[in-house]
Amino acid sequence: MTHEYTAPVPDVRATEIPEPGAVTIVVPTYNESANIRQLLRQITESVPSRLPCEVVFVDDSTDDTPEVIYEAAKDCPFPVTVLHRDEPVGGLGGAVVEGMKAAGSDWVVVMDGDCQHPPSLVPELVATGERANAGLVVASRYIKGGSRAGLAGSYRVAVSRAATWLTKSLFPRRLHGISDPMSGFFAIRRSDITADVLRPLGYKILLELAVRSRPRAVTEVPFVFQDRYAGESKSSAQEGLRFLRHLVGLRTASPVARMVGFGLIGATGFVPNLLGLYVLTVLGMHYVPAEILANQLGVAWNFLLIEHLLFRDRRLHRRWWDRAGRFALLANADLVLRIPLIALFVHRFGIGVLSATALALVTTFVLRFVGTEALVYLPRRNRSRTV
Ligand SMILES: Nc1nc2c(ncn2[C@@H]2O[C@H](COP(=O)(O)OP(=O)(O)OP(=O)(O)O)[C@@H](O)[C@H]2O)c(=O)[nH]1
Ligand SMILES: [Mg+2]
Repeated sequence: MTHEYTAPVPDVRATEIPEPGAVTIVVPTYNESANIRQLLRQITESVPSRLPCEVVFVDDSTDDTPEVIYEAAKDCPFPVTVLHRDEPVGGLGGAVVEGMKAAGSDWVVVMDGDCQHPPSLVPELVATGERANAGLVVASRYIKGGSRAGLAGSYRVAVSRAATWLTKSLFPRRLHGISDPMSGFFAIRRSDITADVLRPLGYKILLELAVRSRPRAVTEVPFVFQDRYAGESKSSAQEGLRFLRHLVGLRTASPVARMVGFGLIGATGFVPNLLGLYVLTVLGMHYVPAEILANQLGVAWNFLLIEHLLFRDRRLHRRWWDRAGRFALLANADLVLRIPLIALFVHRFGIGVLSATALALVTTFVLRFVGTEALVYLPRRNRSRTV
């Protein structure tokens, strides 16, 4: 459930962009009470005189942040809305999507609530978008004039750099022209937001937007990432893991990419399989039962990875033991099927043994992938638009 509050609206005059309510500033907040007054003061000083604005806070706080916002909003010359969520669906990303849906202006600017993103840049982001006729303007720490001064410690800098490099390498085309896909500070035209295809996971909403609903033209403006004004960071190792899952989800959104992911995960299954075989035979087991048992280790390994990386959001249709059973059945059927298939290729179609084996491997692999999709993780009907 969300509660909504809108502060009284004094008259605001525009200078750069004529129509009223030209920008909605969406600020996700989680326990940021110590930063709210400063943030609203900075917005008041730098934005409304140049650009009419409204501010929408999407709040998942467990402290008194909403009350602090209501109080501070009384001094603001623009409308301030708080959407407080009792259930923080989708975390930070979900909050931003909710804020974008509630926005009423032509431009939506997303920024953090801890003053790390300078509000003085908001008019420039919008003006740049208008000038370049762009759909998305990213405030970047990684172009000339920008810096990540406020990123606490060399560890955070290294992690951020590695994450940016990995992300750019995985989506070279989609992220072309975006030097800072991990930025949480950007302006997007409301007409370019396709909120219904977004399935954000954790922090990286810009990445989600750029990959799933890439706006027409993208441009960037440099900015200096400031120090947090007050309060605590919410980033954590768990957030890092969520980011990796988000990357895998985005990269495997198409069936072909998912099949490649399925194959790569399958290949890693050799490790537990061979290790198991080694241990069992060293313990004195005959190699045939050892093969069968060790193979089940590989199957279990693959099942775990596939569940958590590839089909994470498609697990609701069956209980876990049902999915595990079906998956194991398909994996073992693959083994049983391969030999007769090779025999068929060799004797019936006169194919050489090596080619027949390769063909059988590919055939059973494709069958197993299709079978896993259809029989274990039958897609929900409303997903068809995004895959
Ligand atoms: N609504 C909502 N906001 C969140 C949530 N998690 C974080 N935020 C907000 O998202 C913004 C960014 O979070 P931060 O903790 O500052 O993350 P960060 O900037 O990567 O970390 P620091 O550099 O240490 O500040 C802040 O305004 C947070 O209050 C959440 O689950 N829900
Ligand atoms: Mg921050």
